[in-house]
Amino acid sequence: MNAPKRTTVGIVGAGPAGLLLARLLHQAGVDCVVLETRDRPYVEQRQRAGVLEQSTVDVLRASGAGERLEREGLPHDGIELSWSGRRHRIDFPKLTGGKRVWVYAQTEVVKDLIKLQLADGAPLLFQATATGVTGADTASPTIHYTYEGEDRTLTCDYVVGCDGYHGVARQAIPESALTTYERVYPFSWFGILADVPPSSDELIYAHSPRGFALLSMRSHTVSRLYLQVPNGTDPNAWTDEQIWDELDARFAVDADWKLQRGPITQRAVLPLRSSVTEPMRWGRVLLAGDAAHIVPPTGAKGLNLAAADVTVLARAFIELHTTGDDSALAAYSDTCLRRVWRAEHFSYFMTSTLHSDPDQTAFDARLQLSQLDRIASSPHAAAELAENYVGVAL
Ligand code: FAS
Ligand code: PHB
Repeated sequence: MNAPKRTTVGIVGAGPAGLLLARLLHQAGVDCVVLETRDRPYVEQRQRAGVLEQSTVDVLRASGAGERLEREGLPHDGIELSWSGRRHRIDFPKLTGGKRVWVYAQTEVVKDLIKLQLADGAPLLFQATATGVTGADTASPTIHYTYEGEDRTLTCDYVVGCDGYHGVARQAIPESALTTYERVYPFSWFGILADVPPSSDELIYAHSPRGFALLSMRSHTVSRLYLQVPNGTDPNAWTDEQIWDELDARFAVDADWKLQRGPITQRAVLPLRSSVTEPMRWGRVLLAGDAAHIVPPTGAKGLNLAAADVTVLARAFIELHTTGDDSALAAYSDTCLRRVWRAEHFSYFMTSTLHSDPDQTAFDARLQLSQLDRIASSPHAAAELAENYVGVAL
């Protein structure tokens, strides 16, 4: 593909944030280019999120990427919490006035958006690595990148860093202008994909003295499960049988229920972190998605926050493009950070309530059980969890 030298909005990163932003801008006639350091198969196979809020589904539909989601996505009306041998279901529609979530993997969202963009979209360059962004405080910030073995530049009106936690766009903003708020957790998630039908129709979030476990799914025939492990755990140090035995122990329930086993086809360990970088804009460089904020996946917020950021940002660019009014663009960071901090708190709440921190005391563990009992006994406490899980309208 020929390498453009000039565009209105230069986007670094073809994850959900960059791809959805490019789609929304292209639909509105705003010129943009997406630069992605990895190749297409890598980006499409990278196992990550699995739960979409209704607002994320709605914007994907509006972007033209909803057709397969409608066909293959699984609408979910609840989740189950599991602890001390009991289960309690959180009924989303009953507690939130009819809202639900969808199970549709981030890999599929990315595939759908890439297919759309390559067929009829803005330039999307794979294996194009941004090495830096200069001129953030000028009218024409420039992305420096390598592509097909050559050093190149892309001069833009605006640059949007959709390049994740380790991206380069954030570095274009002076350290003195940024504040990063961070919490690193003393545990990680060991995630597996298994060729076995999910043992539950809905997700199960399990608290256990041995550590947290989550039962999720990718389809009616593929399960996605996670278990809390110490940081630095080697995913290849466990046999399949050891993984299933540990999951069995953590999902143990005083009822006739059995976790079905099957061949594990993928395994990875991911560290957990909460992080917010403020502001999400400096000059003509803006940050969206994981480039600006990270949440522990316990609240299923990461992908949904990225979609929410770029929905706000696309509207702001379209307003500037059609009316010349840049007020929405000026308000972008503040508009997004309210939702970001709400999601950060909820993700922290779910993580600290359900995980066994290696340094926690017996007192802390009893507080967790008290919180879970409260959610099971109070529709108000349950509604607070349900509203946050399906997505708070701010
Ligand atoms: P992404 O990280 O998805 O995309 C950034 C893109 O930028 C990548 O494709 C990267 O290759 C590219 N890039 C980086 N540097 C570049 C450069 N210099 N030049 C060009 N391109 C560059 N969320 C959940 O809700 N549930 C989960 O279970 C879950 N699991 C996760 C597991 C892992 C290992 C990680 C890292 C995240 C997980 N998340 C999960 C969160 C995840 O879903 C993110 O929230 C989501 O990917 C955010 O999307 P983006 O902001 O687009 O960032
Ligand atoms: C997933 O299916 O990958 C998933 C679901 C819910 C979470 C985290 C991950 O909270």
